Amino acid sequence: MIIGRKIIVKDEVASTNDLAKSLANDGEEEGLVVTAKTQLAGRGRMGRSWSSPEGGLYLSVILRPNVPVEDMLRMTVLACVPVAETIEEASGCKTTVKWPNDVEIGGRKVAGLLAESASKGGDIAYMVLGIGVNLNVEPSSLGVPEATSVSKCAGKQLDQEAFLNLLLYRLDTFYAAFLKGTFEMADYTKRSSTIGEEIEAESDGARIIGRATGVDATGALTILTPEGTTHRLTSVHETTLKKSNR
Ligand code: BT5
Repeated sequence: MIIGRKIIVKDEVASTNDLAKSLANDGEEEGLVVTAKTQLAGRGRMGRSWSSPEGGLYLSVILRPNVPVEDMLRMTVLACVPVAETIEEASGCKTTVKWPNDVEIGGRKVAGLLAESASKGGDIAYMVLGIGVNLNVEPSSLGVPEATSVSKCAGKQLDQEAFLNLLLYRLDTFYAAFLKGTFEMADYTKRSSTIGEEIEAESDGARIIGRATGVDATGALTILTPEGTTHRLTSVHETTLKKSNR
């Protein structure tokens, strides 16, 4: 087991990703996990914030995959699967994944992933995979109307430590399969709430409307426009999706 061989538990931090990144910069080995009960400045993509009240799970993992920088996208996208699996296994609630980095219950966001990396000569020097799960929180306390929580769906509070252990186990299994190239893409596509949908994407300033047809081997979302052009969305950081009203 690589992920979770060392765990740092904090009460309160600005962002577990920031702490993990500074430890990674200081040479910390891969597998280190940082968790916090609450974050004062939890972050999403594009400078957005991640609401982090007590009761939620906030963690960041340092990884040092021996893969080219281009594999980052695929890894970030596919890492939604172990998070979705853990939520389902712990709560019995059905989950879906929304490209690129959301896990949902009943179409509402219950978890988000934020991967940040540093590169060295075309390879990944380190990657910090941040995960926020609304575990035992009242959705109305999040200040995000479209969010939900695992406890709300399960109708009970979940054991946080057992959940974390299961999540680390699932992440570790995923990471090993990813590195070996044995991850089953079907485990992703069967959970996708994006593939097959008419969507509208804002990507790097451009607006693309069409049908999401799949996630390719690089992790990019493929979109077929009504004119018959296929676009590949490759930028996790600059893309927002919504269902098209067309
Ligand atoms: C994400 O960004 O979904 C990535 C979230 C990653 C959070 C983890 S927690 C541990 C680690 N440390 C950090 O500082 N971050 C990571 P994005 O796709 O940009 O979504 C952000 C948007 O989700 C916000 O603009 C809100 O609309 C919504 N949101 C914020 N907090 C939420 C929450 N607790 N639950 C559901 N949705 C939320």
